[in-house]
Amino acid sequence: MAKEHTSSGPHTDPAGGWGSARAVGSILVREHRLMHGTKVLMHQNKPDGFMCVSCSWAKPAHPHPFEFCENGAKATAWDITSKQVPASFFDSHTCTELESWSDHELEAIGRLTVPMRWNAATDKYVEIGWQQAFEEIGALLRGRDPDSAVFYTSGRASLETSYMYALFARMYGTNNLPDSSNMCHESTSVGLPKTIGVPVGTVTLEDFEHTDCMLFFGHNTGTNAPRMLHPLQDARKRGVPIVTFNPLREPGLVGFTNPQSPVEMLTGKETQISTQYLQLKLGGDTAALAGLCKWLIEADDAARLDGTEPVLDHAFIAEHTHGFEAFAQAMRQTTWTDIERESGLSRAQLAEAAATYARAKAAMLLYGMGLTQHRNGVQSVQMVTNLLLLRGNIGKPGAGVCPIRGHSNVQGQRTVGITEKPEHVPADKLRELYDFDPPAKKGMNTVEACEAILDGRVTAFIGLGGNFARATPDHYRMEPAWRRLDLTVGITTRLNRSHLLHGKQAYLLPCLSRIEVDRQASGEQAVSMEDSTGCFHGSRGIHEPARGKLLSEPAIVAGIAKATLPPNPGVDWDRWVGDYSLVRDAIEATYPKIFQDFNRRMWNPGGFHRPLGAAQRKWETETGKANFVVPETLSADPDMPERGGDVIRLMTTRGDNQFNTTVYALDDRFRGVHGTRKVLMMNADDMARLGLREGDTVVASTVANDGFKREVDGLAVHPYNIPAGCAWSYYPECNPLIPLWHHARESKVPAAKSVPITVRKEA
Ligand SMILES: Nc1nc2c(c(=O)[nH]1)N[C@H]1C(S)=C(S)[C@@H](COP(=O)(O)OP(=O)(O)OC[C@H]3O[C@@H](n4cnc5c(=O)[nH]c(N)nc54)[C@H](O)[C@@H]3O)O[C@H]1N2
Ligand SMILES: Nc1nc2c(c(=O)[nH]1)N[C@H]1C(S)=C(S)[C@@H](COP(=O)(O)OP(=O)(O)OC[C@H]3O[C@@H](n4cnc5c(=O)[nH]c(N)nc54)[C@H](O)[C@@H]3O)O[C@H]1N2
Ligand SMILES: [Mo]
Repeated sequence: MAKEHTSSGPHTDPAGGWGSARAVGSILVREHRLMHGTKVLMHQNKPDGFMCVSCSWAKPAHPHPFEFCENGAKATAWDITSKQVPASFFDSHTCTELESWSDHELEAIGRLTVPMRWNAATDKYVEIGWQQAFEEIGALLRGRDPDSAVFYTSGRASLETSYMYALFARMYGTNNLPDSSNMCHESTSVGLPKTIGVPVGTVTLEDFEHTDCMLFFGHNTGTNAPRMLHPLQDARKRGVPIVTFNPLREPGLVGFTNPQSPVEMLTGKETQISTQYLQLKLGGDTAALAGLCKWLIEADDAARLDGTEPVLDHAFIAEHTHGFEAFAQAMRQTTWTDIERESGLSRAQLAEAAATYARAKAAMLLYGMGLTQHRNGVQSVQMVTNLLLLRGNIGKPGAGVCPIRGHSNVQGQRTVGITEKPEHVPADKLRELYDFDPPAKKGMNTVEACEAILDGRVTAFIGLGGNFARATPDHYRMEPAWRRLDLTVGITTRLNRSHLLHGKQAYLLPCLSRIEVDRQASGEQAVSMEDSTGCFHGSRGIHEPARGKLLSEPAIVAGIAKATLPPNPGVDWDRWVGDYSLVRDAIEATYPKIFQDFNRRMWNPGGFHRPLGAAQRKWETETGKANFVVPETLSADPDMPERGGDVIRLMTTRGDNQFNTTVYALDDRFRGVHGTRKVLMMNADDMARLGLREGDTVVASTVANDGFKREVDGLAVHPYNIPAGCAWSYYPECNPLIPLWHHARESKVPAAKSVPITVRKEA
């Protein structure tokens, strides 16, 4: 392995540009797919092609000739790689040995190609027939308390697979259907229904053409939704101001050179993205948003006295909202001293941002994990809608709330039944269609599933994609508990750490990627997904499948379901697998308002939108109006023990060369980190105060009075442009530091962006 080194000098290149073009080429070469891969990429995010497996950004009706980004190309190359793993690979590797491999090394062996079962005597995965695997898994599930099993879904699985999987779990008898959104935008799904009556964002791609102001909170767009830089660049060319709130100066939000524009590439001309960049403290968002609201409300008070034009949209507030007076009063009483202390921003900075927002006729607020993965994540999401409501910025062109979702179908899975909350399931419809009583008991979300694995209530875990054991908090505490499970099943494309932390009986079931051609009884199949803007699209695989014995995800789900459940004349699993359009008919029958004429409309260029009351100013809330919510506190983490001045707040975040726990390479080009991910980036003053020098190796320890020791060692410390008292490092390497109970209070999203740690030099 190359000598590990890191440099963290300031980044000078814009996002995109030649660096991006070079990176696309090099990953195709590494996966041995240069010529063919280039052809495949031409079909990415095209109306008749496949939906990118990377982020969930919207797919336009009129795509660019190359409708993919650097990171989408990496994700494609990772799936269509020529590196394919024969069963014999495992002859020479025990699970115990593989545990010492890095996340990157495990996945880099390539695509899994045969179903396997773990052999306890040899500690190796060994090939098994599909039918035998299904029957054994079915036998292990049958006769067990359904609530002792967990059916996890990572956000990549299609609407068709997700619908079948959720139906299977409910027919089996449980709502234990946690998914990756429990670690991600659940703060949105919990926060928005109370304020605006919908669980998802209201902004569509067209809104970007009509907006005249954008406020960005806690999203690293250049890395995590790079195609979104195109509408941002277009908006900037129209003179639209973009105000960014982020503790780090993320290059993608500073400037962008479009790698698909020859002129920009040749001239090196970059577009400035953010017109004001506010480096707030980690978790300072509620306070910053309170500052903006306070400024607007007080400017409006002053305007009333002076008889000048109002700053707030009083007609909208009167007709459409509830709770304004109490909210306005709370903001008037909140002091600038508190706002400045908690946000780390000055009153003048916030006033400038508020004035920009106040000048806009139509403004949108966009946000990512920097907002949701906090103890007060739900509250910050609701502060976003408070700010929008003050000026009627919901339900008109160019305005609205835009939570930028993670996985490519994470939003859609919730729409078709992947949820632990029975109140979100159309039980009557399921009863009518399939003649069974769906379970009424609330199931477990991600954190609750981890708690139940720890205390032995859960004994079987099925993972439809994902890397649950690595993506969740408290890694080291959880590790021994995984081994006590009776059964673990991984439906997967590649090997990852969750497959090594397995139960007493363990199965690995390799599936097709959706980039691959999926041939079933009625011919080649298509699948569908919902993007970040609530739009549904068809997706057709175009690449010849990896060699071996892979099955499609619907076929695997059906295989396990058939082996587990008694026959039900209402569900013909085999017919569904033979023709996915029948699954879409079933989805339409279950959710007729959303999926009307599904099989046809999924091929509309640009997809079709789900109906959203809030976008029409119809408020499906308890009050029948959009609700203002008074924040309980401005503090990022009111319950966390502080320990004098030496406690640092740590965010764990993604780098440029990863998709969640999938690490493509060890470089984070944009942030100037090379050859390693074991770094801790700190404010220079904090380093000086703690007696640390650049390059020192340190141990980070979590500050929590719960009797558990949580440490990650071997981190090289570097000075970085980040507010005092804050630090950052990589996810998933630092997941062992996050206590399981350290999650957003109402949504239980692990608070991965504010872990209180102390740092000491390694002896
Ligand atoms: N290439 C690629 N694309 C991806 C992914 C990937 O791993 N790789 N992952 C996908 C998934 S599942 C998701 S959820 C999304 C994640 O996309 P993001 O939401 O961008 O998630 P992170 O990479 O964790 O970055 C969080 C951003 O918030 C900032 N931040 C951290 N704490 C705070 C805070 O307290 N306040 C504010 N205002 N900002 C803060 C960080 O500096 C960083 O810029 O991306 C999706 N797309
Ligand atoms: N500390 C910290 N922890 C975090 C986060 C953070 O920011 N900080 N972010 C959280 C977020 S936002 C999320 S979404 C979760 C992510 O949690 P997960 O969704 O569970 O994890 P991923 O890393 O996306 O899963 C990658 C694995 O999915 C499998 N896979 C890939 N493609 C396919 C496919 O087509 N089909 C199937 N069946 N399997 C496939 C591969 O085996 C791959 O190893 O992590 C969360 N954890
Ligand atoms: Mo996510």
